[in-house]
Amino acid sequence: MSQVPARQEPDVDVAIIGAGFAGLYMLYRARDVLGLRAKAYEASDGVGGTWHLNRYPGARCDSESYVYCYSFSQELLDEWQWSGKYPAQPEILSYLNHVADRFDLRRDISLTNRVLSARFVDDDGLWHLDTQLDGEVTSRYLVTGIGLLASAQYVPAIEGLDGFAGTWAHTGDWPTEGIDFAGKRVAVIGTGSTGVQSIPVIAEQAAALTVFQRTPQFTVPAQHHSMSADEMASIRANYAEVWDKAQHSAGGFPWSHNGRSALEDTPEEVEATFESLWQQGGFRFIFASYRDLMIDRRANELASQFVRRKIREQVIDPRVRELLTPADHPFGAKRPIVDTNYFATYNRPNVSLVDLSDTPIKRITATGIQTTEEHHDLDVIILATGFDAVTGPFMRMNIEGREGLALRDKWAAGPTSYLGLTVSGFPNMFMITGPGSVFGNIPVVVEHHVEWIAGLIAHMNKIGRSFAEADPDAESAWASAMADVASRTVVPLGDSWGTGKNIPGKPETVLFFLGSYGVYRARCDQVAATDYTGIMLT
Ligand code: NA7
Repeated sequence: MSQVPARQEPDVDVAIIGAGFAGLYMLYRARDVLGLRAKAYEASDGVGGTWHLNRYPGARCDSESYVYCYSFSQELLDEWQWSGKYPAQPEILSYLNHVADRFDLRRDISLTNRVLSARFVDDDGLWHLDTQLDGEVTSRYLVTGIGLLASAQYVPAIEGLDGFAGTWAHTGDWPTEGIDFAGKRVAVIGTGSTGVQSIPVIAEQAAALTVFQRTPQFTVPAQHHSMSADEMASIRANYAEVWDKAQHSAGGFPWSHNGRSALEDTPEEVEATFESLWQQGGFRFIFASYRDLMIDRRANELASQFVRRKIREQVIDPRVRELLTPADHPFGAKRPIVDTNYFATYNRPNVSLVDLSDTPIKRITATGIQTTEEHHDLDVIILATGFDAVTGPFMRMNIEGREGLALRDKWAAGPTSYLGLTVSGFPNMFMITGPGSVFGNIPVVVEHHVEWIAGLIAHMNKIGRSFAEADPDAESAWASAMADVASRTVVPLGDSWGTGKNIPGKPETVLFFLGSYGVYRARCDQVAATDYTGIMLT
């Protein structure tokens, strides 16, 4: 940058977009730890982000509750009691509302105040936000806490949807009054995590449920159970160790791989290892398992075969069983799903399955769904069709950096960033869980990002620098490192939101660093410890 603009007093020091896990903690950190004037702008009418919006039946987190929370406050850890292994949406929303109250955050959160655009103005060196309620607001720093998914629901362009005479909804934009399924003929389109969570619950309420599946999915069982006060107390007693392990782990969970290749063990040992992890449930099957399941195709095939067999064992009808068994992608190539009672649901007499790969949807009519084979009469259609992930929430706002550079244009062929935290051409814009950051247990990643960003701001104030921005060379090197790591995993072999392949026309790129959370974290911390190498401080 050639010129240093005159310093002007902005409306706030830090403007934060979003009041979910990321925005709430950023607000606390900026305001109560750094002593800055900070304000969070939230489009919804409540705090909670993803957990405010995703109110569909069966919505539950598939990170375990005791690590799906903040670690920064010992008092908060001491006082919060989770009711079960996996927290359901209402419980997480209560938790985040409790956090907002406990740390007196609400006075600096502006609800139903969508940020429509954010523009960096070279002349005054400030971000100018166009907000729905307050008009123009200026800030020195802009921090995005807009989540990976929730604000960018994907509604496929299926002909006739608007003419459907019954009720339809996307799971990520659920009506506040709920949907009464009793006595209704219901369709669910989509069998990602959301479909897999909602299908068993809707099946219990509806007269008839028809699932429209395009691609069968691998799942691992949740093995959910309730959590007693004693169990929570023993977790609390070990929290220091839990967080330490999570921070050095592959996925932000307090587990590590068993250190072995699946190819080194005998078939009996492999079977026993997988079975034990299966019984424990959830993401342990990946993160507390063999070290090479996601990187060696032969090791992966052992896991894929095991899970396929487990699926087949749960489904009675042979035709449905085969339709539900994934064959076109390896385990883990799509984002793994944690399920409760999903496959057994297809044994119910009121549930049927339509294979869209054989009989695609032609159109939605006033009374149902017309496939190439038949018409399905329906009262309710649920779209569990996912999200324009990671970049979608950014693309829905107009963000402009230096000299009018539009983020949309910069990312037209796919996003670039340095560590997923900063973007060259966008001074003082910091992203929490932005494109190019790491895939892992979100609250752990969020806390690290917030603390890293707060550390950078504190460093800038200490050494008297006004602007921080990714060095373009560092950004390119990070893109190469990400591509290199991704090419050594099975992830590019599946069409999923993590690669942009779920959205027609979206550039195909791996949106995360897939190395390991611990490696990523160490890299970010090393950057901070070496005066923010790769960040231009001016
Ligand atoms: P996902 O995982 O992206 O799943 C979306 C599902 O919708 C998936 O089964 C898709 O099939 C299906 N889909 C998408 N478009 C269509 C059309 N046009 N026709 C039929 N079926 C379609 O989204 P989720 O909401 O389930 O989960 C997202 C994340 O939220 C999840 O990973 C967790 O992190 C939380 P496909 O497999 O592409 O053939």
